[in-house]
Amino acid sequence: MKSTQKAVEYNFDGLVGPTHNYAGLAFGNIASITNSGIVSNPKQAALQGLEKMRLLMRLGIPQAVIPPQERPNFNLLRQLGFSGDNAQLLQKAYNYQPALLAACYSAASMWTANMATVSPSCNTDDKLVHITPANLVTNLHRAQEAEFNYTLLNKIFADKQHFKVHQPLLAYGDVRDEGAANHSVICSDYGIPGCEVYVFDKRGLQYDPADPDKFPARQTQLASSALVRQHGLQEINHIYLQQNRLAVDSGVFHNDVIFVGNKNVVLYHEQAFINDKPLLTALHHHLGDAAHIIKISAKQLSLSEAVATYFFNSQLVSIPNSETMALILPKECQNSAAVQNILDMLNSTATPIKHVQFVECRESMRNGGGPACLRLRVILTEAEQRAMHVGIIMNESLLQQLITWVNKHYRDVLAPTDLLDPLFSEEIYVALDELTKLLKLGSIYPFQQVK
Ligand code: SUG
Repeated sequence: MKSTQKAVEYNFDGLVGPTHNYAGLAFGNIASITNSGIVSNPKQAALQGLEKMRLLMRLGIPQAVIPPQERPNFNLLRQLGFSGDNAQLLQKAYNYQPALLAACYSAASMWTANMATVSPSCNTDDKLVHITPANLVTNLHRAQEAEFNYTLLNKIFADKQHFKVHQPLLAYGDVRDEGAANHSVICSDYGIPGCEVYVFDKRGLQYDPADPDKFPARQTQLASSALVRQHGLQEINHIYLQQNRLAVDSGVFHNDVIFVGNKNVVLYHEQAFINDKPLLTALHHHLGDAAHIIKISAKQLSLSEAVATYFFNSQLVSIPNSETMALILPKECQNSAAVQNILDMLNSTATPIKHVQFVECRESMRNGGGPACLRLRVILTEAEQRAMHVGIIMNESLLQQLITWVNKHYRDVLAPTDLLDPLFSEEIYVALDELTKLLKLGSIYPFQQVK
């Protein structure tokens, strides 16, 4: 058994892929539906993501980068019974339904908050970091991420003395899992055992009036509890919370659209959960008077404005060597008087949140992905940091190389019909091949296996 060691929290940001587009694929995600069919700018999207990583890195926050997945996913089309050469596959998918073509091009893996659920080693029975890639079964364009995420996470966290990477949960609708977007870690400090918060929006296998009824549920309690069991969490180290149907049906398709927590601070909306008592009990039990519970009322910020601004989809991060935290908000929040009032309130309240920064991530926001969606949080001890794949750890030099790489390979404009161009995939393969070298990942993509 390993003893308690000093730990830090890494943000693993998804690098936006060259096929970033707006296809209206995520019913229940209002931005995705509203912006369906508009022209995207993959280059700007990727550069905005890299600027966010730069900001975090310069604040001293440990930062890593997750490469995009191989798209278009020709294999998905073959699995669906389509055949022919690449050009024919694309045309046939389009003829079947343009949305299917867009799905096989989806760059949604950028939202790494949905990549996996990660339990820090201090909380688990065997003192390994437990990682379960999300199955993302609710939507086809996301479900195709699970297999590669499993491969990639095994590559990054290969050392079995420190990490246990599980298979994604069964790909059944009753076991829907969307990863860390529905998970949060409460603790007095990274590396100190605490309480993991597992949030779901569908409790049972049968119909329940508490289920969302306008929009689909994305996380079941069966999935959340399976994660708790396989990660080896004791009773004291986890709680479950059920999302309020009203929130989900207002466009809160993941809990990170209505809740953010870090160490001893939680910031959430009063209509986020059916019952927040387990959260309050856990906070008091683990943190006592040190807990900061910031509960925003519907009067301060309506559910619809919370969804429109993505205020709660901010990153709440600890500034190293200080007791303070920074709230990294999407720029869209600057246009909201209600958010400004909340920030003024925070400023005059004794909480660790002492810094506020706005970031531009409009290309991602238009698909319903704010700052918090773009990152997976991983708490790691010093030994665990040394044991993971270090080629993806961000530094000034890698950042510069990635910016140059994006500028060289990405398109400024991508319209829905551009997806029919078979030469686009060749362009992408050249780019991704170069990327695996920059990140020292070896030949991880399926196209690199076919020689
Ligand atoms: O799954 N959007 C993503 C956004 C994910 C946000 N992640 C978190 N909240 N953690 C989704 O709904 C839109 C794709 C499109 O319509 O083209 C999309 O998949």
